[in-house]
Amino acid sequence: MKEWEGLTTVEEMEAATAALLENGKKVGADSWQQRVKNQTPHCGFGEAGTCCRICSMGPCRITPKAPRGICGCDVHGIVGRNYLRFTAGGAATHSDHGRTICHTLYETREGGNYQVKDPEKLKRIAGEWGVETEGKDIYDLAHEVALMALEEYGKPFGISRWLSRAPEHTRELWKNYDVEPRAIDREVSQSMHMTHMGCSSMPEALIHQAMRAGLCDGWGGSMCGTEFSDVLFGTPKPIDTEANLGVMKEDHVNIIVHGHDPSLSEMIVLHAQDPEFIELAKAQGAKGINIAGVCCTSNEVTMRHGIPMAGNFLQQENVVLTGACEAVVVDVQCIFPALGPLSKCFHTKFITTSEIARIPDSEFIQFNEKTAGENAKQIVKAAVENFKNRKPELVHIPNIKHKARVGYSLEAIKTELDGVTNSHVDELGTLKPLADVVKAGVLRGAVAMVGCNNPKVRPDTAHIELMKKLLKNDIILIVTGCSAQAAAKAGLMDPELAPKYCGEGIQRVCKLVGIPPVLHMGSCVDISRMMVLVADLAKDWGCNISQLPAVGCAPEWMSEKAVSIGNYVVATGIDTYLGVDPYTKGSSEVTELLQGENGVKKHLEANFTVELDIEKLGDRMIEAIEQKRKALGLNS
Ligand code: BF8
Ligand code: SF4
Repeated sequence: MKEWEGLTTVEEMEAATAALLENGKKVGADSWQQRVKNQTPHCGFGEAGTCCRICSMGPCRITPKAPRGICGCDVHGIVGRNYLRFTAGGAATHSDHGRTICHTLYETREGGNYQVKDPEKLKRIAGEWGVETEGKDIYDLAHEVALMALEEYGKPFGISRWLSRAPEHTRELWKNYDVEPRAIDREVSQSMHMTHMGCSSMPEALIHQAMRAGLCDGWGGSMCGTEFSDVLFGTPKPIDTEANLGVMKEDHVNIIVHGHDPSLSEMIVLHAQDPEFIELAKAQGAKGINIAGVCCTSNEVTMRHGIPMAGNFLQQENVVLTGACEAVVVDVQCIFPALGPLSKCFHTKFITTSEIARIPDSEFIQFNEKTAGENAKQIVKAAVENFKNRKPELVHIPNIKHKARVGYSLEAIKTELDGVTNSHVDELGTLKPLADVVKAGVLRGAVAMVGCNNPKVRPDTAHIELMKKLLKNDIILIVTGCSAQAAAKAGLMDPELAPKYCGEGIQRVCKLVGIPPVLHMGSCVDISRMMVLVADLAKDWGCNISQLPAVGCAPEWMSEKAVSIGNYVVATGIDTYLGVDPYTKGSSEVTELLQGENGVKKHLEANFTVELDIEKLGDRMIEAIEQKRKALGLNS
C-alpha cells in the first residue's frame, strides 16, 4: 500500500494555485506571492523585536553600539513590551468578537432574526454561573446570561467566571502566580498602559501580563464567543462536507463567506435558501446558489451546517482568481485588503459588513444584529444579480477537493465516545474512555494543532506533514482554524481514507468510534473548546493538565491572535510548539522567560518551543509526549 495514497498533496494544491495565478495575469492581478518577493528581505530589527516606536523620540533600534533607546530602555524591555502589545492585539480581537456574540445573544427572541438553538447548553452555562433556570422563559434566561457575559468585559471586581471550569490545581497555579484574568477589557487595557512610554520595562512583569492577557482571551472572550455561538446557532455535531477550491460550482452563483463572526454568515446561509433568491438565480441562468467559506467563518458554518470550505488564509485570493466568485462577503479579521483591487480585476463583489473592518474598494453593507435578516437578503440579492456579469473566458475552478467529516465540539466528542462504551455517567458523557485508550498506549497522546498559514512556511506543508508524522506515531490530532482546513483539503478528515495510513492504535480507535484521525474542533475562538477538553480530561484522568501526554502546536502561525492563544495554552499548562519565530529572539531574557525552564514554566508548568525545522519540531513533540507518558509511569 503506497503511503498516504489518495490524499491530495501540497504539490497538487500548488499546481492549482499556479493555474489560478495564470488566470490572474490575464487581468493584471497582483498576488501575495508577488508581494512576498517585494517585501523580502524583512527588516532585521522588526524580526528580532528590537525596534521601539511607542514614543516619538524614536524609533529606537537596538544594536551593540546603541544598547539603549533614548529613554534608556534596554533590549529586554523593548522586546518584552512588543510581545505584550502583540498579545494585547490578539486578546482584544478574539474578545471583541466574543462581545459581538454576547450582543447577538441579547437580541434573541421568539420568531426574531436570532433564536436560541441550544437551550440545554444555555441552561448548563446558567447553572455554572449560579443563575436560577427553573420555570424561566428561555429568552428571559438568554438575556440575563448575555448581560452577565457582557459584564465580564468590564466588571470592576473579581475574576473571570469561566475559570471555575479549570481543575483545582490549575486554578491554584493561576492564583499563586497572580494571573487570574479580571475583567476582559481590563487586561487588554492594562497591557496597553504597561507598554506606554515610561511604564514597564522589566521583562518578567511584561511576560507575566502577557500570560494574564492571554488568559482573558482563552478563558474569557474566546470562551464567550464559542459557548454563546453554540447557544445561538447550535452545538456542532459530526457532519460530512468537502474542502478546497473544487467546492465552488461553475453553474451556480458562488458566494464566499470570509472572516470570523458567525452572526453574519449564519444569516447568509439561511437566506441563500430563500426560494425567491433561488428563483432569481435561475432567472440569471444559474442552477442555484452555492455558499462556501474561507478562514474561520468557514469553520463556523461548516461545523454547524456542513457548508464546504473553499480554503484557508493564503487561499483567500484564489477564490476570486477562479473568476466564478459572485461575492466575497466578509465580517472581521484575517481579510486581505488585497481583495479590494483584486475583485476589481474580476466581476466579483467585495462586500464588507462591519465598522471594524472597513476596506478600500469594497461595497459596504453594514450588518447589524437588529436588522440582520434584511442585511443578509440585500447581500444575497446583490451576489445573485452579479452572476450575469461573469466573464466566461476567465472562469477556472480547479478540480480539487476532498471529503471531510467535521463538527467535533467537546459535546460531540463525549457523545461519540459514549456511543462506544455506553459508560453514560452524566448528561454530557465523560472522557474516561479517551483517558483509558491513552493510558493503555493505544493512543500515545494528542496534539492540538492550530493557527494560520504564513508565507515564511511553504503553505500547508507544515500542518499536513506534521499531522502525518504524528498520526503514524499513534498521536491523535485535534485541530482548529486554518490548520483544520489544511487537514481537510489534504483528506486527513476523510474517515474512510485517512485512518488506513495511521498507526495501528489510531486505526483501531477510528474504526471503533467511527471518526477521522484528525478532529475538527472549529474556529480559532474554539480553542477554548480545547481548554475545556484538557480540563475535563485531567479531571477524569486524575492528573494535572501539564501531566497529560498532550501538546499544542502552531507551525505556520502569523497573527497577534495566535500569540494570545499561545499564551493561554501555555498558561493552562500545555507545552506549545511554534514553527515561526514570535519576534523575541533579540532578547535572551524574554526568550528564557517564554522558552526556558526558569520563566513561565516555573509558575505555570509549561512553556514554548520555537523550532523552524518542521521535521525537528515533529520529533520534539513526539519526544515530549513520550516523556510525559514516562513520567506518568505509562508504557513506553
Ligand atoms: O482566527 S488561523 S489565519 S483565519 S488567525 Fe486567521 Fe490564523 Fe486562519 Fe481564524 Ni485564526
Ligand atoms: Fe525609544 Fe524609549 Fe521612545 Fe521606545 S519609548 S521609542 S525606546 S525613547
